[in-house]
Amino acid sequence: MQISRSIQTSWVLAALVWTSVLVSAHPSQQQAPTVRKEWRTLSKHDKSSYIRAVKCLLRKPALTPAFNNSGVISRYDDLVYTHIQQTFEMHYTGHFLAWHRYYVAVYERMLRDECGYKGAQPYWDWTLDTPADKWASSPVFDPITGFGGNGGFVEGDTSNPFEVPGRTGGGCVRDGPFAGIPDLVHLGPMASVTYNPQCLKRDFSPYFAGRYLAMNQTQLTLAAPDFGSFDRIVEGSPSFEASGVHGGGHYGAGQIGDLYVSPADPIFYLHHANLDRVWWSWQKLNLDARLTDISGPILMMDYDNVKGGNVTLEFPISVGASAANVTVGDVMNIAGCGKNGVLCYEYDSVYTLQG
Ligand SMILES: [Cu+2]
Repeated sequence: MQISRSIQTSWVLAALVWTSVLVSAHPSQQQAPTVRKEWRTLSKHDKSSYIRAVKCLLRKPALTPAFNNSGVISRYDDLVYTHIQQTFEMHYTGHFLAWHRYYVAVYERMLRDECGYKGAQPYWDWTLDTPADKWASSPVFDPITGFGGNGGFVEGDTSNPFEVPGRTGGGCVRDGPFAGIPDLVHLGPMASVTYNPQCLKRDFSPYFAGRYLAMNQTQLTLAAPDFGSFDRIVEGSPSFEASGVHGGGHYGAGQIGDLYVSPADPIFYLHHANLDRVWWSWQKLNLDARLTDISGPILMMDYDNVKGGNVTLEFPISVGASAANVTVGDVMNIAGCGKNGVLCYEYDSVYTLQG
């Protein structure tokens, strides 16, 4: 497994003491919740404003303190770096969804406060881009009004167990706003944080997307009776044969299939906004109870609590230099708006449980 093969790296990562520079207050200082919408429903103007703001973060200098051969060049990299640093601390854990909820909210605030973006973080409802034969023509991948499409095909190795089934790309993206930039990505692959200029790569697997992102999988996820089982269905297991909606988006699209450096592709944030929307949809099915329902291991894959306990509402979340630390309890309510937590946004629509 990719996970166990890299588990030694995790202890190195865990040993790195992450000193967080608290630069600003919580991402919630608006009066009324902002409303997140699906990418394809944004006007042409709003789409280009969003992409312009992403490019602005790619140009702004990083806040993370410099280190030898640092690949943390831009404000955008600050968050990629944080994700790499904490990869083995917040995937396959009880705080996976809470951590990524806060992470996306901090990104959204950076776009707004530091790059003049006026809208909310858009989400990507990938159920609309299934079955598999619709995947590559998703409006999210549009070369003019989206993030560009697949990378060129690079021969793989089908005997490699880490090769994503049904992959069709693997090279640099060939069109769209992030194509033709040889040093768009500065970090990775995997846990490397030294300066390594690369193009943005994608490796679509329409098969994988169709298998794990269709509405039947979302319905299966929403039907979970409690948070612990809900989270495990979302995350799936680290096997291509037992993925969930989380892996479906990552491996369906490619570059974001690298567990560590996946936020290097700006579509990561649209994918995770929709995962957050799946969680919020599930919470709304029984909001009173589910605003406080949290469980799952503190330590990666420790579902039987052999090495540690379960996450609680007091569990801390850090996203490094980009924002103040919060707790899981602070982010349980997306529309807390300072009264019930630090977040202040809504979704224009949620998934409902059918039949
Ligand atoms: Cu992640």
